Amino acid sequence: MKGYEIYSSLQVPKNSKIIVRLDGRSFHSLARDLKLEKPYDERFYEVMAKVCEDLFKEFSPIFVYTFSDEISLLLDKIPFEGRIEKINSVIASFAASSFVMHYDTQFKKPPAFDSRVIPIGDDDVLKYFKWRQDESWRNCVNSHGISYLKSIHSNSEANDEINGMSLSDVHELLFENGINLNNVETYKKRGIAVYRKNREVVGYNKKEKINQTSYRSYVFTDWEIPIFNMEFFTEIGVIK
Ligand SMILES: Nc1nc2c(ncn2[C@@H]2O[C@H](COP(=O)(O)OP(=O)(O)OP(=O)(O)O)[C@@H](O)[C@H]2O)c(=O)[nH]1
Ligand SMILES: [Mg+2]
Repeated sequence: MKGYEIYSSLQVPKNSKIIVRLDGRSFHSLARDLKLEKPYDERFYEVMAKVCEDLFKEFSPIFVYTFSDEISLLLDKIPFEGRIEKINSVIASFAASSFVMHYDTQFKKPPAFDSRVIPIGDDDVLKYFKWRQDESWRNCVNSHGISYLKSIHSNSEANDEINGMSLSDVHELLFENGINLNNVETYKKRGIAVYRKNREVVGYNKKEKINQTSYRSYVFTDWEIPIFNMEFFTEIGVIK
């Protein structure tokens, strides 16, 4: 019977980096069930950040990025001998359990995440995360836009109107009506990242009788990330 498990040998190319991207399944309905605030629900974002921290501690990625209901993990040490079925199923189910553990609420349905594996070369890491961060910005503009339009029109009129508008049209409309996205919190525009940072530790060396400085790394959740650029990724050691 083992012979029927024909996909189990599918593996990530050796010595490569991968991105695992998770996305909440039908989180549109989950948002409705949990009565999440629109356009942004702070508690939901706090839980997603906690899920990222759990993923970071469990699977040792070098960088995790989240916005809305998606999470990207950049891994340089590939778990489960690179077996794609294992990577996708374990990481997605771990994320869903973590989500439920941190969300102190009664769910109508068990939340789930889908997962995909993307092999990536060093040259494309910045491009990938810029792509997702652009999507975060689009999401920020459009979700503020739709919330504003629904406050003055019926739901279907609001949906029709926003569908015919470009991103800059929506931005302009919001600005003209006193909603300046420059004043919106950074995480809503740019997302949240989790990565390792170094902390300076001063310890007393008894033998030498001197104070000595060393560095310890710790997991840092960054709610104030910049617009992604090469300097940021090299500074935090994600791109050499
Ligand atoms: N109200 C509210 N909803 C949110 C928030 N963040 C994410 N969402 C919801 O999550 C959805 C994420 O979009 P998608 O992943 O495209 O939609 P989905 O319903 O999850 O569908 P699939 O991913 O295809 O299963 C958004 O459409 C919102 O409905 C939030 O802060 N507040
Ligand atoms: Mg989704």
